[in-house]
Amino acid sequence: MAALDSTLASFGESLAVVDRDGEQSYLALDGAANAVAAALVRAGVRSGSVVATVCPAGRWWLAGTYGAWRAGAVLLPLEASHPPAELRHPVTDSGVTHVLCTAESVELANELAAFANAQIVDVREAVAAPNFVTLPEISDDDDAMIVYTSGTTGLPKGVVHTHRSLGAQCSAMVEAWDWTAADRIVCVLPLHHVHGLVNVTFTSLSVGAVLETPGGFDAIKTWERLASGDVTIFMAVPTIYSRLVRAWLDADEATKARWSSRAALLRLMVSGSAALPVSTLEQWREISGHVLLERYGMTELGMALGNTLDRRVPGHVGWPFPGVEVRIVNEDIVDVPDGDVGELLVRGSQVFNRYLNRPDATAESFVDGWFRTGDVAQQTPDGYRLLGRASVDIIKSGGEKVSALEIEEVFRTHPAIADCAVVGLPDEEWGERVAIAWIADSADRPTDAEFRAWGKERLAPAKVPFNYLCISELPRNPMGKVTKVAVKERFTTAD
Ligand code: MCA
Ligand code: AMP
Repeated sequence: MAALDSTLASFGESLAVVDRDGEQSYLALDGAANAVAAALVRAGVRSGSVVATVCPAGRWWLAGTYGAWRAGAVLLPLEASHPPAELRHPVTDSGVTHVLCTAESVELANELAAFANAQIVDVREAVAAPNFVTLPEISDDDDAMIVYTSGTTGLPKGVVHTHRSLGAQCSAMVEAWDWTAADRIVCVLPLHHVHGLVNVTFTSLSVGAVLETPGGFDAIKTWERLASGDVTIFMAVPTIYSRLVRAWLDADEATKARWSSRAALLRLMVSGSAALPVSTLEQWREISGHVLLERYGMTELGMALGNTLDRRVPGHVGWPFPGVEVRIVNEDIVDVPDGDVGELLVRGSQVFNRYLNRPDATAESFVDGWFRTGDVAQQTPDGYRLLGRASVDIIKSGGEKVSALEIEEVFRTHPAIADCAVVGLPDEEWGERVAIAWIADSADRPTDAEFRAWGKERLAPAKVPFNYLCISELPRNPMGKVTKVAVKERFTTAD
């Protein structure tokens, strides 16, 4: 059994997960995982097979995940609310052989299985009728998980993590944030990104803590859990904190007082995945008494930089996590003097193994064993600062990384659009909001709502533009390349 998975049974009867079905102990979760592993082996899973999951958050998702690992498989976590058109690429690119589901996601599972000629396995049925078999030996160097992430070119790339890199990510957070079995966390984040997967789910279960999985984010319900007195740690993206601030401002005085006084009892609140506006940090401090601990991470790395339990500097992302080394370099990959701005490079055992089926992209993203993040950073006496992405074509909306180029490719297939350019506009709630300038192919002028409905059938919600601006031509530089800065300006002047 690999590092991440080996401890479940050792926490015995203590509480592991609280989901919509109630409570489940570590021992029960361990047994369920063995039952799913056996079902997968019987269904033909072999070491290295790719097993996708569209199980709902909670015990079934966990039994499926740990079961897949015990069967020797590589997990592909997918977001069941995304349209099948968005999920087709990860399923076919990774060569999924089996799809884990429950009755509530069986229809989607069948649709995904058809893309790759895969089989579906119902986790609940596997747990209800266990039929144990001998399970394979798993090594820490085996592939454990593939998470798809948008880049500057083409379709999203599969980031492959081994059991070792995931284990190193969890251990670094346990050490940095003093995680123990006495902790309890509520997971409001989706389970197809490292933030919800590793920081919240795998790390809490690696120490024997309690994981609450309400199945998504709802501001009022989240406030009630934060005010419950049970929860000790909370982690979210800036957009979620901004939504919680809004819900608090809308509440009556008695509710405000109750939420604030009880939320102050948590021991740690963390923000990450996108820049935390200092205004949100200040509002949250006034409301909850907590100075949010901001950290910086990436799908390829897990957590690289973070403020610490003892020192939190607004507008800064802190210092390297245990086991992580960083450098800041110029365009020639030469270290810049302290305090100068440059690209952030990262090295350490938590770094991913490779981009799936993309040796070219993997080779390009490493230099002498250092991973090139594409993020622009600066070292200061108060910790590192993140100054944005090197590429304008990477947009962060609500903590989701999206590629302008990928969205353009899809919208160019819209019958009313001859050409288009996608940009990110600064936005208080979303960080950046996706906007598209388009050139009409005919007299047809769809409304924004029609464009959004069309986009949502083809793309994940975060990729569907909010703003649509019809223009006569796209601004280009003398080389003929669309100038994104000028496109952004068109939106400002159009207001
Ligand atoms: C939903 N919508 C969005 C987004 N999410 N639009 C832009 N960007 C988004 N991220 C759309 C919906 O389709 C809807 O469209 C409208 O916005 C309002 O939706 P609403 O129901 O209010 O939103 P929601 O479903 O509550 O989602 C908001 C959210 C979610 C909870 C902030 O986006 C979220 O969970 N974000 C976190 C993502 C995350 O975990 N990222 C970590 C990756 P309409 O009105 O037309 O119906 S980064 C990472 O993992 C690294 C390692 C790191 O550093 O952490
Ligand atoms: P993803 O590839 O979806 O994992 O997103 C990783 C990217 O999110 C990083 O490369 C950064 O650009 C951004 N990011 C994560 N945390 C922070 C943060 N605290 N401040 C600014 N940007 C962040």
